[in-house]
Amino acid sequence: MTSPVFSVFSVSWTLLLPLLVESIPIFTKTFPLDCSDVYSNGQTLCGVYTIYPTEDTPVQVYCDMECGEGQAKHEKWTVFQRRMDGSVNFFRPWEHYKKGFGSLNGEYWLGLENLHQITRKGKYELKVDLQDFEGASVYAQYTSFSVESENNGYKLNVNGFINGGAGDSMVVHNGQKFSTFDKDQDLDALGNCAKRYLGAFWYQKCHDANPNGIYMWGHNGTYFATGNVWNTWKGLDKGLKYIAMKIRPVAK
Ligand SMILES: [Ca+2]
Repeated sequence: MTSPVFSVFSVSWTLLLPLLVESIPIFTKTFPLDCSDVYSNGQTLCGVYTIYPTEDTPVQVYCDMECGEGQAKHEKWTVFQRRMDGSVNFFRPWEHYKKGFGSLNGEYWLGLENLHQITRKGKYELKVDLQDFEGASVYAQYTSFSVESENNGYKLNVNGFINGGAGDSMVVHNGQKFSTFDKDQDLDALGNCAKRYLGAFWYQKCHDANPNGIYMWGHNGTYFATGNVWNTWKGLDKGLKYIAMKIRPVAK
């Protein structure tokens, strides 16, 4: 049983705390968890910022927010994967995908542990932006996205598809663990999807999307499904010019 004194104390704090937060304009989150927090702290422009997936791990990330004229406002996306020019090698071992790599203003991967630490703290949505070499742009959006712990193989949960023209190439990856060429957690009992398709992803057996595959500068019929492809838009042998995968909280 809760004592009456404790109840009164709890109620008063419950009422008081939101008022304090609202009434002090300089209140900011010392440790922004993601780009949505960065935005709330008053930094609203696109660019590289520091976030804290845990309070003792500052991590640099590219925030896709207000990028200039004609751009949508209040986007607040935390970019965790981006391909744009083939300048970074994405065929990397487990430790690299766990911790993250690349160039924050260019191509990079934020890291599975960071993704887990961020998405375990709230409900997140996913958006995937895609462009081909002919200038077309589409997207795929998912109302629910999370990555489980390393002990659970950084298993992917992605649901609630919204079609922005790209089609749903993630559905076969829902519920899968992450695999690299040196850590096979895919459902292909006989082979290693990461080795066969030269990427690293939540492979099933094996994929409909290979965003971390080889950057191919467009069509290449020689190397089937090894490129940075999105099957439901351009098929498995056409590498895309631009891919960005990004998340933001649904509600806080
Ligand atoms: Ca396998």
